[in-house]
Amino acid sequence: MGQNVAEKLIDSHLLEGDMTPGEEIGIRMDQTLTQDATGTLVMLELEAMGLERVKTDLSAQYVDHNLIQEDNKNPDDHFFLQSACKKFGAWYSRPGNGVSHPVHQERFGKPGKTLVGSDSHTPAAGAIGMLAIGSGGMDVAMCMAGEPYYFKMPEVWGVELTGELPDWVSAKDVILEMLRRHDVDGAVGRIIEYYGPGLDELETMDRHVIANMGTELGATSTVFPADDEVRRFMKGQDREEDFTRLEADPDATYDHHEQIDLSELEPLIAKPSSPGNVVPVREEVGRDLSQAYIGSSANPGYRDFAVAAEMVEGKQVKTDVSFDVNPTSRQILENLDRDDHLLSLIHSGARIHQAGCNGCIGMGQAPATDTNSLRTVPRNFPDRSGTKEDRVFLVSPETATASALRGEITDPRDLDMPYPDVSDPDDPIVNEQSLEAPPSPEESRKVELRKGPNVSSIPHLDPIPDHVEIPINFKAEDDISTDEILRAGTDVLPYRSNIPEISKFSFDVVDPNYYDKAMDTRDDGGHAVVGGKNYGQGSSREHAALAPRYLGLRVVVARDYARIHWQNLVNFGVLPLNFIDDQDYELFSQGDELRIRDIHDQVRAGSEVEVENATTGRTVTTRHLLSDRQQEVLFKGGMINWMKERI
Ligand code: MIC
Repeated sequence: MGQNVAEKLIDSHLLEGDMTPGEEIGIRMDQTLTQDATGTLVMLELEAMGLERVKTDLSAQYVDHNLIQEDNKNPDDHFFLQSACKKFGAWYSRPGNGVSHPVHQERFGKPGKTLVGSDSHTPAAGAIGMLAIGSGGMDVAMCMAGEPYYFKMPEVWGVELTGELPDWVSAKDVILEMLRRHDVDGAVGRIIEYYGPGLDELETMDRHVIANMGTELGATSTVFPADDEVRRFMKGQDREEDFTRLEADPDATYDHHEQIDLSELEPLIAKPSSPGNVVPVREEVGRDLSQAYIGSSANPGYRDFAVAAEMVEGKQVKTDVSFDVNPTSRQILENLDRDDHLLSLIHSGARIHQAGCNGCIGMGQAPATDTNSLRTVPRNFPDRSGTKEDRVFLVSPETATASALRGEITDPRDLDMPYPDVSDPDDPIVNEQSLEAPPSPEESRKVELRKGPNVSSIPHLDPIPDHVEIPINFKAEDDISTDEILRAGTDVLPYRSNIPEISKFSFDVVDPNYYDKAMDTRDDGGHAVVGGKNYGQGSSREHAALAPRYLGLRVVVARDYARIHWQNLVNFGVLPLNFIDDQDYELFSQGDELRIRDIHDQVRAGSEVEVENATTGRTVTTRHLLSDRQQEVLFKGGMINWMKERI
């Protein structure tokens, strides 16, 4: 029987297990990607493991998150990362080069290859026919050290695209339609694979938009075929030699089917504060707004900015609207300048920022209180922008720009202008000078890590005891995100290389007392957390597991988990349990004592674990989903301890 693209990519890299959905497999990762807000911990993990040099085809470290230099912390981390790249043999992308995902696609991505990245939006590289998966930094460090990447074999969800995109409707509206239909956990346990005649409507960077935000449906990854359009893109990047055609076999099948007739789409908008809260723009028109923001890894392409530039050419955006333009790569900025699009944007009243993630993760550009902010970013979890009770709407560049011109939420189809006919240039300026290649192994051996005062070592973590009787420090609602467990923002993100400091912000969005309560019990057995559905959705930040673990978190019992966060909990020795009976969630309250006996025997004997509420006397049966390998990691106290014994 024929294979689809996802199956071909996995099959060609399979090292352990068999491709049965739900079973754990191990695959070879050809490339790794780290960004600076997760990469500092990765480099500390490599140092802790005693790794001499990365064992991948290519590892690249980007500086795109911690760009605001209000004191020494971020610039110190930039130099730390640069020294680590020299020492471990990775490429270094300096601050200002842009967001990891578009830059990696421009300079390093290759069809048919695999990529794991310490950023949840790594699947964007699926746009060029890669299998690209976001993961916690520990998993990325393991792959940099030559270990297989382990994950549960996903089901493959075939999405057939037909028809043609109407004017004013673009790639963002396609992925917003998927979110409208299936919400933020609709693709958990699946790889989404797009195919069909509608692909001709999508340039490679348009596919990047869709692949990037497959993450917001909980997808393990998203893939597109490597076809003539991908060849065109790579030729434009002076890398046609890296192109390999990769398409599904004619008799390929899928585990799930979806069909989107592009002709039926209209401009869509995700309302606060979930990417799944999607309605047609026409239902929201007329609302005022204080900000229209274009850019981020979720609309990074030249076209995304050029269409905005042509919409505002010779016009002025409303003065009470902050029109924030966030370039996504140095190359794209250079090409927008070459083609006079930058001039149009500047002259219209836009605020041009440096190439990077910036406002997407609350690193600047926070909206004013009680105002609406329309953004082309991938997610709008509560308070993520940096403003308490923010109201961030997710939209296409067309909708954001139309709203900036009118000063209110506007359906771009209502503008009295022709739809700009812009596309990705076949002959872009290519700039690879700003990427620093790794030195020779001989040179690397001479390099010392350059650590500023804010770079702390990885804390030692002891294994979970065989018996716990601990307080439930916090009980989370459904869909709690990593931005609520451990937020980003200008006051927190610079502490990503300093676990003791960053742990002080744990859960502070939803429980300002979490830290103090945790510190009260940290040396007396620790604590537990109870969660709802989709616990830990969103980001790859392993800090959202490590910081609470540092404060004494031992056990999480939830209805179910977001894939990446579940793995991060295991990697740092926290036991993740699932309620079997959904109603059992109601039997545990914040402040109750949670008791589990004979943990090692229970976990090893099967998948069921008895959990008692020592306060009420009720006992429930929960389930763990740990493979034998993951059980060993857990009982060693986490992946670093486990790996140290192997190196
Ligand atoms: C995000 O978009 O939430 C981030 C910031 O890129 C995170 C990584 C991080 O927290 O550093 C992600 O998506 O993985």
